[in-house]
Amino acid sequence: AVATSPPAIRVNQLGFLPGSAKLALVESVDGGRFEVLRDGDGSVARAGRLSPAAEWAPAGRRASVADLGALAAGRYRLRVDGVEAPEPFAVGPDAYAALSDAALKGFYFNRAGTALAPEHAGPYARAAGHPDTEVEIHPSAASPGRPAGSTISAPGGWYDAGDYNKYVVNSGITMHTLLAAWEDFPDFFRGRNIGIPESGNAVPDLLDEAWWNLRWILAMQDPADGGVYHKLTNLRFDGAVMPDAARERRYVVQKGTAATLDFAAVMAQAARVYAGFEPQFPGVAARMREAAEHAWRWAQAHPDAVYRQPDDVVTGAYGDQAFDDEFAWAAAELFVLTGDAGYLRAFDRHARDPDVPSWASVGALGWGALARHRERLPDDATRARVEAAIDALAARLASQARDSAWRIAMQPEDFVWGSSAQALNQALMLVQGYRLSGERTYLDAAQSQLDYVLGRNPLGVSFVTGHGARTPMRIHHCPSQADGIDAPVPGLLSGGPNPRQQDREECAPAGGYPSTLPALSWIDHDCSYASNEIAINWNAPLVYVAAAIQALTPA
Ligand code: 9MR
Repeated sequence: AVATSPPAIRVNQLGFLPGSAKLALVESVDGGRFEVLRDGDGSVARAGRLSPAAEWAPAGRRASVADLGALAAGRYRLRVDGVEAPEPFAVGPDAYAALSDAALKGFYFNRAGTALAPEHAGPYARAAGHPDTEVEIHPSAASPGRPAGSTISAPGGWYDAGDYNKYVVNSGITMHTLLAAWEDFPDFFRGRNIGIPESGNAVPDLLDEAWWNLRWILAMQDPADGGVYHKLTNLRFDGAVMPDAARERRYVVQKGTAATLDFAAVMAQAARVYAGFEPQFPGVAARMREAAEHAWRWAQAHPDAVYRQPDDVVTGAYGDQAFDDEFAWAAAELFVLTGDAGYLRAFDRHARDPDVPSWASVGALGWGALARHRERLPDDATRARVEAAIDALAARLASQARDSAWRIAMQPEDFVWGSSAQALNQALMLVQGYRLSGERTYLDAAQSQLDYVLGRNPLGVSFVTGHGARTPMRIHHCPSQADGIDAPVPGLLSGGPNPRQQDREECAPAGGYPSTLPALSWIDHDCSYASNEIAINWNAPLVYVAAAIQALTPA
């Protein structure tokens, strides 16, 4: 082994479950031997050979794999070529439970319109901001019953991201992912206590937290026609101030097809979920079902109402031009809820083969809903078709991972704005495939994606604030920037490397990005909204995947 610089050893900084596939990655070596030492007495628990180094295009560098094999619970340290990894890693039965809790708690920290109390938020306690009880109808949203300048009340919900606005489209995939986590892993979530005001009531914390945003989303529908406003927003972004110091006027802006169909899909799914908690949420499931069907009818009448950002509005656009995927998703959720075959026909008209989901591409969520509730499907042929579609995607992702030097499915083009979530949404689809087929390579590939997010990457950073040995300290997140506390709000996922670097100018004074390569285009600075912001649609798959791997990995 010819080392040009000391081997850089990258490992999941939260460690592993005893039954996890356990890989470490090493740069600056080519093959050679590795040893896993017991932390403490330094005795050798395992030894093995690194794989020959292979090129990985996203980082433009070569890397070798150490397959750590079976390890009993304990703490270990990896040694390669006489060089020890900077920190130990743990193997234990609860490796990812606290991570899933923290990622869910991240939503609580982003609650709008409420104070966070010290007993729930600790040092991150803060005053309420953005009451949103008098929100102006923007001219783009005017209707006969709600003329421009009149006001509605749409309080609560979560701030979208580092900014303080609330966007229906991005809440769509977010709510789906959280509710799917409940549907897929109820035993995991039933017992969790994440320390929110509702903890200890008869409802799982996951569903209490989800309700905080669902209640807001319900208020974004115009009851007169069923259409849904695209977003609730300032005209311009607030600065990096605490919520109570942000006083700009708030508006709801233009109804659109994407927002309305995302609303329909989420409300149909939520109606199903909250029907199981009728005593705690009386009448809510029925109200959600009606709201979902009303939204669906609006979308039938307005099938291409593209969101066009008004000239006076400069906040997040979440603009989308193509709605077949939203139609397919909403149709699937409404079919599962109602059993009405017309919705299944609509799904068939609009659906394309599933792909890794994102806020703008939600077709896979519809396939997932049908797979999850395949007993509702009319016949075995339909069931087989749904299973095969998801399996094909999982198989493709698993083979991409197998063929990559870093053993992950991420291709250069996957390093988008929010690449950490792209990695986790790949994992989410691998988990869906595993749930259907029991194919262990899918679960191992999902583990590998989580490993990437938690530090097994060329930057050697765990992208979740407060969780890992080296984590983001200067995320783009108004409260974290303004609260006077060094450590950012914990449990939040940094967007991750994004080679388009749309914030290059803003980040020049901070020294700029270290590299233009896809997997290295990240800067731990609050200048970087394009690589180091947080967002609800990124935290949601973290909740899901952490819980999934914790719940599914055989002991
Ligand atoms: O996640 C969004 C990404 O896909 C887009 O490319 C980007 C630019 O439009 O916007 C991202 O979403 C941001 C939103 O517009 C405003 N709130 C913060 C979001 C995360 O950066």
